[in-house]
Amino acid sequence: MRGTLNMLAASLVAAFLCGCAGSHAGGEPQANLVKMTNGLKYAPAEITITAGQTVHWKNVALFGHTVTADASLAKRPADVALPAGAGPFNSGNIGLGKEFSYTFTVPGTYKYFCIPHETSGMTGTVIVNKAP
Ligand SMILES: [Cu+2]
Repeated sequence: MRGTLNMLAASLVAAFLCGCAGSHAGGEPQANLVKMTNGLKYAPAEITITAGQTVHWKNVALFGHTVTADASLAKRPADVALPAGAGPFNSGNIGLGKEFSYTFTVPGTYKYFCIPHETSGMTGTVIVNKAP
């Protein structure tokens, strides 16, 4: 009887920990978070922010990814778009579990890609609205 209760308690604790470790480990969910996945995707592929805000990319895959908005590094230059007045940027390789952050100051539409996975369709978009 006592063993059964202990088992039940253990499974409840496990379920709680499992649920908690999902979207909001460490409290609040992180704002403007894009995950880079094993499926060679940015999730979400498109994110909308306000000028002055920072986007955080987190690599949740088992291999490296990049966040690259530099047409000179693209196999298909059309995979990159930058608003007039915005400079190119490139995270370099982001390892397992690592993050990259970039603060967008110029409003407009940014298209970016992952250097190793560009031709697999790993591309994303950041839409930056003017600050009110
Ligand atoms: Cu990638």
